[in-house]
Amino acid sequence: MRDALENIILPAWNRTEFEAQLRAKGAGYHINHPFNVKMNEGLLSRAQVCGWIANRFYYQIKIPQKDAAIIANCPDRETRRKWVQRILDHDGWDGNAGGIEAWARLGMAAGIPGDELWSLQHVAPGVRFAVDAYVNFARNAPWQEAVCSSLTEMFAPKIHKDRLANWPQHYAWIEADGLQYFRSRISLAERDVEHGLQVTLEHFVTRALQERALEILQFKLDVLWSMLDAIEKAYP
Ligand code: AHQ
Repeated sequence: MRDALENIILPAWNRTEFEAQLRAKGAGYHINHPFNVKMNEGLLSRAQVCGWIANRFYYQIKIPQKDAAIIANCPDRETRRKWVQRILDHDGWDGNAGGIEAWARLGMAAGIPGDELWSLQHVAPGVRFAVDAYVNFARNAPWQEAVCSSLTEMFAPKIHKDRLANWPQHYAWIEADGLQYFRSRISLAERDVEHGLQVTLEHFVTRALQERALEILQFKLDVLWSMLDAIEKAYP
């Protein structure tokens, strides 16, 4: 019976349904992680917020290397021309300090000196492991699969808007200009997702490939979720 079922070729979802299947994975997004729920409710201690900032810094500084790995694997000039903007968004360029600097500003706003943040001394093993798994996936997977893995950002605007809405009230000890990173990411995430989704919908065109895309997205959701697991354990 099982063999017979495996031999049935299921039809591919149309683009609308495939996108709906991708978006349905949002239920597993780290916005629903207990640590993030406590963050939004103002229940985190200063140590927990600072621990989160210092650990997420490792994710932020690795994103450009992840995106450079995708570019290195991608033979398509049009895709590279768009994707390179993501590296600049984080590393900055003359005239724009970039997202990594903005995250360091968030650290300073929370009382974490730049050299302490950059020392990575606070990065928990589980965070380093999860982030490195993401970078290595991008290095070794077909570039379209690495593009698909970035689609957790479909759910990112809400999580940034939550922080902008809740932190001034719950974490008033953090200087307001530290929140600029979250403000900047809302439009950048929306722009990134538009391109990432186009690549994904165009590449994953059989049902088997579409199921693979859902597996890839689940892998990246697990990267983000396990980062919060490690941070939650390191800062009880
Ligand atoms: O600040 C974030 C960011 O720059 C990125 C890049 C993107 C990717 O390429 O995987 N994902 C991502 C995310 C950022 N912030 C996270 C957050 O919770 O603040 C969300 C995360 C994502 O949803 O993948």
